[in-house]
Amino acid sequence: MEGYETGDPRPVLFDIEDRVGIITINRPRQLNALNREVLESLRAVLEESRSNASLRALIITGSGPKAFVAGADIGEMVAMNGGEAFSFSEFGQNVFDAVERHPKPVIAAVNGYALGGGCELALACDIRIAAENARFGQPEVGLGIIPGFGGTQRLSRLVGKAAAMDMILSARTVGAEEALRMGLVSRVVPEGAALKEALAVAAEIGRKSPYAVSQAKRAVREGLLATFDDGLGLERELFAGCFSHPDREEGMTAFLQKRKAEF
Ligand code: CO8
Repeated sequence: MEGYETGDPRPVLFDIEDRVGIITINRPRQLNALNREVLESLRAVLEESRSNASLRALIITGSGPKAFVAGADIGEMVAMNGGEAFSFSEFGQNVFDAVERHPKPVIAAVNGYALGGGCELALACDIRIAAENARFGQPEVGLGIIPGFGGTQRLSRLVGKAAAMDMILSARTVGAEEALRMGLVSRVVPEGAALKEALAVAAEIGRKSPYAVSQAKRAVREGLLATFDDGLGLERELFAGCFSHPDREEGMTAFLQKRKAEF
């Protein structure tokens, strides 16, 4: 499936397979570079999928064999003035926030280059799976700009200040194995297998309580933005909230009855 160019003219494709929404950034000839049209379409797909109760998880991937997303579209940015750059950055940040705050888990299946805005898109996802040919980087300083879609904030929170500074200030790219060592991705699979692995992870998540999964995502995400004590407070609240949801009764009863829970 991966590496397949559809010839479809839409900049973002949305397919549903076994209760998993697959979002494909689809500008393979430009290595899926993010222009305003792509970001608008991505925002629309994220919005549409929020209220689709049958979906258990989302996957974001790139079309073609070479790239997840090779960054924001440099051709579109070249003529921008400061005001336009501010609003483009704000717009992209909002779209990536919608990825991070999405009630369903979002998995990045990274096939090839994830550079600049592409790395930032992957960073906004909950789980990152890299193919062996994946390359991550924030090359912005080489273009005379800085990461503008959340990279300075998310990369440092994810891999720590030292590793983030190393990547952002030098603009060097890291391969899949190094990304795994630094905690930038959680799995590396053979070239061409990232989407398949993401589908397997999504299927695993899909067998669990959707309510509990969404609350666990919320607890981790919001807890990281809070103090440790406030994070524990949030955890207690969301933990207790599960006891008012039918999934908790089904999950525990199924365990005691030695059968698989049906959520
Ligand atoms: N923008 C526009 N076009 C791109 C981009 C991009 N980011 N990346 C690749 N392309 C295009 C190329 O121009 C080329 O088009 P054409 O065939 O018409 O010449 C086509 O895709 C194929 O690319 P290459 O021929 O360069 O392919 P290579 O295999 O030789 O190289 C690379 C692949 C190494 C990925 C190379 O394309 C590259 O370096 N791309 C740019 C990577 C980059 O610098 N990305 C960061 C962009 S800046 C950014 O993302 C900032 C985000 C925050 C924005 C805030 C808003 C203000």
